[in-house]
Amino acid sequence: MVVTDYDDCWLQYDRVDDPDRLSAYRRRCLHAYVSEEGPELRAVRQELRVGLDGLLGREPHLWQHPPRSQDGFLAVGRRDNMEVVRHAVDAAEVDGLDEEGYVLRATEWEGQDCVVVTANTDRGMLFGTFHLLRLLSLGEPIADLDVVEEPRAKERVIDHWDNPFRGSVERGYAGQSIFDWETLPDLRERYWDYARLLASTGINGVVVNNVNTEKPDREGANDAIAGMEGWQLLESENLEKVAALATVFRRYGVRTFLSVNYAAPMLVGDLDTADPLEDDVEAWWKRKADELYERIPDFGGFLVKADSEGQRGPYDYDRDHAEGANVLGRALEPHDGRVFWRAFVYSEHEDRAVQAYETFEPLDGEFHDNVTLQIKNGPIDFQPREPVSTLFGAMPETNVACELQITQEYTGQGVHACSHLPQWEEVLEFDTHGDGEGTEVRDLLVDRAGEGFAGVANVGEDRNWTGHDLAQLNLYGFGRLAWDPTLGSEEVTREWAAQTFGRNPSVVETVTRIQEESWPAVIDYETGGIGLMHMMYNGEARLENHYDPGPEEWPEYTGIAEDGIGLDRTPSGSDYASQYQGPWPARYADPETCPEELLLFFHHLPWEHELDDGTTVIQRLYDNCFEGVEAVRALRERWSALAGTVDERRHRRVAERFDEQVVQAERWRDSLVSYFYEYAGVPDERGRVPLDD
Ligand code: GCW
Repeated sequence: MVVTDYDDCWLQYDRVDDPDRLSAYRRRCLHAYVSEEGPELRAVRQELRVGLDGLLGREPHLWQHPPRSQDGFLAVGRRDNMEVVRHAVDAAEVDGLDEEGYVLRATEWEGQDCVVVTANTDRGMLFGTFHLLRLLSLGEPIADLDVVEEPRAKERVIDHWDNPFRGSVERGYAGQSIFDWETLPDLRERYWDYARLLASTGINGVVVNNVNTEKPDREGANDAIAGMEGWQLLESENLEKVAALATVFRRYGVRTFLSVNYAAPMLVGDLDTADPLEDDVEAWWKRKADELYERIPDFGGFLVKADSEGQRGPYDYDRDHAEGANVLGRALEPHDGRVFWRAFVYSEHEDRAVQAYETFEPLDGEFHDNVTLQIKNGPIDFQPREPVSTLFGAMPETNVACELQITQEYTGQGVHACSHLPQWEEVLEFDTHGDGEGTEVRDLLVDRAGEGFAGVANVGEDRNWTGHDLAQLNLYGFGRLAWDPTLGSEEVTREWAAQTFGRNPSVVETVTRIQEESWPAVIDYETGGIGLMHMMYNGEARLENHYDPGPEEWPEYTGIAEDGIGLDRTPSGSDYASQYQGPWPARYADPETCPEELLLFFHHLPWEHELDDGTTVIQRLYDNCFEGVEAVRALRERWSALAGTVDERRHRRVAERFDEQVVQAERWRDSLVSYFYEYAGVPDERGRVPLDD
């Protein structure tokens, strides 16, 4: 086996089989006239070579001037240096685009059928080229092509929780880190492949190291994440390694960011404080920023986890989070850099859901312009399902980004199939009422510089990048939804399936259905489906698990008792519900109007409490746990029926995982229903619980 033979994921570029399509594509794309400009145009040429060769079955001719006497050609360049582009696209159209936008247009020029890709910037042309190749991969007609597009969200960043030097990945289920800090600045082939995958989805930023940048050695810390030394990347001697990676990402339009330790002035520098209001500290960050930009002129900026799970922060100096973040913002500002400051702060409050809002909402308007508050989608922690964080819609004077977890920490890790796209769609469509009715989460993340998305990566050394082949969708889908959060989960899944497994409509349909139905199944067997969460086993290594069932470890997350289950988050309890806006506080606070799927998140209810259809809480929990397992069995069957239509290697790998997922889902079901029964003492109406020994 060739070690460098990594999976192309959705960039398979399978030969177009429909003869009419193929000849229409060949007519316009076998000759490509690509302008000679910055590094991104090199990537464009490279991608056209690979992509068109695969799709058209012939290597394209690349030209530096307009090819003559051909049927037609593809032109990638700017108006000011390509006549065919001026012919096809008005100046005003391009001028109106942002720096990542582009135009794709079919045109007739001097008797030839052409397609042009143009933009204001080389990055725009790169994103446009990937868009065109996607259309060809999907078999879309291009004779009347006319696309004017720009990303809706400006910040589309992938966050690696990779631990430099050790090579491990926190919550990574696809092998070791792809970044080899020992050998950098030497570049691995794989870095280029990765940058290319990211750019093809529209991602434009990458944080290369874990937000946990040091081993926390204070109380509550744990050994499981010992040895993290990510803070060291800021040391001068390591910057050339970061700079080398940045050259790769730059060619693909992706800016490089670092997670930094709040106490860097002490750890990396030799100050005896990191107090953000001290002049020395301010000067230190400025010097460090200047040094960084001298080496990496397009450096993206910093990501910071502060005062959270043992990482240091401004609280160490009695400063608030805005004071904490702004000193970094001021240092990066002259260079157009950005600070992503995480809102994942908890621990003081008995109900951790309450804390982020209490901490950050009062600081609205206090953050520097180039600071973005990075908020996890829900108030707890990437659970299979959570309500949307109350901070969305509550911070109108602050740039916000939504942090999503692409890696499946709580949703079956590298083994279970779980597409997160339907979950993200649910989050993005939630109406926060922040600016009156119709303020969906996605409306809050678009149009403004500094707003957008951060996704925790699921990538590792595994040959297929993501461990589970079906988990490639979560990476692809993150990029696509960040680019345009109005795209639907199903639409993105379908296009992914066609690019990944070929255009056979029945394969696309089956794979799409499997992906779409995978998340509801996981919710059912891992939570019982009516608002419970966090019942995963943790064990000794507190932060290294979350896979097996372990409900007995977490009564505080489920409120389980003999009289019932759930947590009261209404005014009679922690009152988290009141942090919402518009109709939500009242709707969530009343069990009659609270959506059933979140019922036990907001309410502690008797086991025999009746739901809308007359079923009791305990019976619904049993039913859902059993249905979740049946659903996974059905997914396994559907996958198995694809044998012979999907390549054997991937088919077998996924089939093996489905076998294991069924076993694990049964464990989950058995563990949860027994646990519920132990407290409720109510047997299942259908005779399945108590379980036979
Ligand atoms: O979900 C928790 C994870 C930690 C993670 C933390 C965070 C990087 O279990 O592994 O640490 O969230 O988001 O900071």
